[in-house]
Amino acid sequence: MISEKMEQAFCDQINKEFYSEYLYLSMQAYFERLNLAGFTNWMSVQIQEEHAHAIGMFNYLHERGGKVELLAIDKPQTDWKSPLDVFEHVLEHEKYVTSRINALMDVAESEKDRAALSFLDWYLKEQVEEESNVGGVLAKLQLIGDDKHALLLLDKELEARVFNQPVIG
Ligand code: OFO
Repeated sequence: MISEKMEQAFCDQINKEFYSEYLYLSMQAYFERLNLAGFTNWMSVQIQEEHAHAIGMFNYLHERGGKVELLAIDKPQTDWKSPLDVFEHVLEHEKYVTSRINALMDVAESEKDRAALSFLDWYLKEQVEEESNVGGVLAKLQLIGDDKHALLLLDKELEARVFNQPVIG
């Protein structure tokens, strides 16, 4: 049985993962408006990943005999100045999520919940990957600057991203 403190911390993180999904859906809508199909695709894959992260914790909490309480999801930002502005926001958000996973692991440590720590290890590795992927796109956007032709080439490249259902835990 999972402790109440751990249960609450998981519910809070489930909410953060759903918020990430919501934020990236809003970013997808922004890219749809710009007719950038590759960036739109990149976001749609990201949305599926965030959904999988939330459901992974949702399932885990049930597996541990916990109660899932779904919290209200905040309204995400709607507009950005440019694709570069979007990806700066994504990186900042992912760093924040990494800090929340670390905080969740701190709770697991204080609760002496080794099972939760081992489960959360996957999320920590995933955050390293997420920050690196986002950082890669951001670096290209910084190089591109105001070059519209280069932006369209990057858009084409991002069309190739596909979603692979992760095996969590
Ligand atoms: Fe769930 O990793 Fe991004 O936020």
